[in-house]
Amino acid sequence: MERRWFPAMLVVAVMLPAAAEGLVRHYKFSVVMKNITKLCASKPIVTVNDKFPGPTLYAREDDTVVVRVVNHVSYNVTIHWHGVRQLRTCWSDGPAYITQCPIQPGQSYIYNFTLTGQRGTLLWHAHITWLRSTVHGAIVILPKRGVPYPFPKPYKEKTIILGEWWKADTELVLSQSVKSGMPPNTSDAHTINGYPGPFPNCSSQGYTLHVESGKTYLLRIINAAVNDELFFKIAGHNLTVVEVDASYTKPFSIDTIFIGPGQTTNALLAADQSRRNYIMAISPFMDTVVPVDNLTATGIMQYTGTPASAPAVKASIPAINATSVEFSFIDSLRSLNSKQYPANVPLMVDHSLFFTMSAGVNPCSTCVNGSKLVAALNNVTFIKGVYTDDFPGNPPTPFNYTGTPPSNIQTTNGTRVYKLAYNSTVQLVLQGTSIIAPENHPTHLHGSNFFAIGKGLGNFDPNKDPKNFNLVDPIERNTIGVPTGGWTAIRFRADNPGVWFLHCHLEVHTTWGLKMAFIVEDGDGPNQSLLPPPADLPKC
Ligand SMILES: [Cu+2]
Repeated sequence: MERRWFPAMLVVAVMLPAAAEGLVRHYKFSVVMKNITKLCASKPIVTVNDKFPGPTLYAREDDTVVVRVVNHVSYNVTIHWHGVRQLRTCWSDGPAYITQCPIQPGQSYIYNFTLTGQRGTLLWHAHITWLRSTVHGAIVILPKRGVPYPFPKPYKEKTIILGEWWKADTELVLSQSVKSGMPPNTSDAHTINGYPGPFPNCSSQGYTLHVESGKTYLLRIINAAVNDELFFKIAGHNLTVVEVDASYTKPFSIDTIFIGPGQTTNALLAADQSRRNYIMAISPFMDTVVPVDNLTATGIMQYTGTPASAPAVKASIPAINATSVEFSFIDSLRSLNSKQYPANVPLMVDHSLFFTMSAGVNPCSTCVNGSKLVAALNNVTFIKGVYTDDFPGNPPTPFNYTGTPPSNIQTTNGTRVYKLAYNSTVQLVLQGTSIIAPENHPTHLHGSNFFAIGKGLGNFDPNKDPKNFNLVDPIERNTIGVPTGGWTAIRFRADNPGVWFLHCHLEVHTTWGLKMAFIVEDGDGPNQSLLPPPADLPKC
């Protein structure tokens, strides 16, 4: 699709953002190295503005956000605004080599996008190699001025960013893994707002959430971990979930939140227990045989008037393989689906797609075993190249996906995308497989939210399972876990022209090629085409 941009069209493009009713908010992100000590060891890390986690980006619905990113480090950098729809502005989306070439050392790029029809918590993170391990932060989108939350106004709001920490340089962890063809080392700790809490052989500080008795707090919880899905809980307190991935939910009360990398959860916390200290804990979820960092990170919820040194009420940590705890959270999620915030689930489907998600092993003459681990959607391992628009809508060879794995587990390499006409509707069944090991894949779609209309264990049954789809109030989000040895069905409307990445948000699987892209074509209407690329779009 070749297109030329004439000066007149550029004028139109410049005029458009001004038509939005919100404010323009300017931010500067300086990407710089910083020495950090954690787990009683120091290392230089890549940060934004010297901060870990990075700065919080605040805006309101309909505001335009302009972020000038200046790269002062020796790595190529991009920033992704995870969950921001980027209507007509895929140039500001950020995944390296999908919508932009990286910002090279010494260079800069201005991300410019409008937060149309979105409010809630999202995150930003680097979207190249494994830099997002330390380059991430919160995006807080408040409702339009004068528009209340659809839940009681909290006394205060607190952002809680969950992360994963390696003592080693994560770029080295990545490059050693790619070179050897073996799995990367698991992390050494999990972190809450950057703090791992008490750690074996290191009396490390934990995060403290100060609360006043009788008040209610809104926690904006973000999983910015690289490879780990997490449970979050606070001893002695239930949480009332009101939003996920910047979409309001029907409120529900639960004692443990399940949150995958790239996901966000807003929950109300009522400080209604006796004035003491309570443990806040994050622990990994892994219900298969894959090795994982199994350390719990803890912080403290401290009531005003309680000494910091007072013993804390302990939290009961879910078992690492507690699938039932995962499901009781996921199965409680429903869209608010109110008059003001309707769930516009596509009821007709133009493209019915079925993607298998699998690991695999491909030959590699320079690797340790002469082979390397890879991953694929419909047996296509996504690699860098010139794209073709022939990504298969179904597995090339159907098999018993969750049964005994096939003996040939080699994948094909490709840079294949799937083309969608403007405003077409998509149903996508993501099917886990048992190849090497069945595994949970938190899968992220750029450029659109989707509705999670169904999930199940085993193989998706196209005759039986659609009868149980929820087309009334399914949860709307941008990242969804595909259960271990099971499937998830999503629907979305392709109303955002551009190139949109779909990938597993476990960085290890993205590295291995568990990714593809949709190309949504321009529509015919006046606001239905991709805006021209900005003049400072980085070159490769
Ligand atoms: Cu995955």
